[in-house]
Amino acid sequence: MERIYIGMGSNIAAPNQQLCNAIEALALVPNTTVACVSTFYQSDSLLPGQPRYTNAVAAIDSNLAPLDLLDALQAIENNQGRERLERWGPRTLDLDILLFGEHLIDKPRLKVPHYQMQLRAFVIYPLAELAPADLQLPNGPILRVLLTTCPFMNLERIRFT
Ligand code: PH2
Ligand code: MG
Ligand code: MG
Repeated sequence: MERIYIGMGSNIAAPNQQLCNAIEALALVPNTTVACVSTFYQSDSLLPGQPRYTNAVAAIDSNLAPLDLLDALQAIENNQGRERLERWGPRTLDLDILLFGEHLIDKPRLKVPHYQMQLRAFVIYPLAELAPADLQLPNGPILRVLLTTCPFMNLERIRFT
């Protein structure tokens, strides 16, 4: 059983609802339980000219192998209308494996920790709600330090229920 952190994002087709639906879908993945979910945050897209994103992080516990979990996450993205037209296009749902226990994974389909997560406030802030502050990424950085070094990105914490 591994503790895995999943980054969730959406910037089209009712982003808050997309994330809620994704949490329900994560709870149905075999051999997997959802331990907790961060609050939701809004921020501008890293790519200018796109709608704002809603992001959150989920902590899950799973017995699945990394690539099996990736398959399950991509199936959820597809079920929620994800179209893979361009690499950084707007998306109904993006589910990224941020951390997988303490594993470093470097496969063509899957790199963990997730690419540039330490620079992304929309990942680091919600992750810090769920993970211990002394959590160390397997590639070196400590979460507590990242909270002070990552650009803030005008993140807005949102409440919508
Ligand atoms: N994801 C991207 C590109 N830009 N910007 C924000 N604010 N949030 C995201 O999740 C995001 C992004 C590609 O995955
Ligand atoms: Mg992403
Ligand atoms: Mg992705």
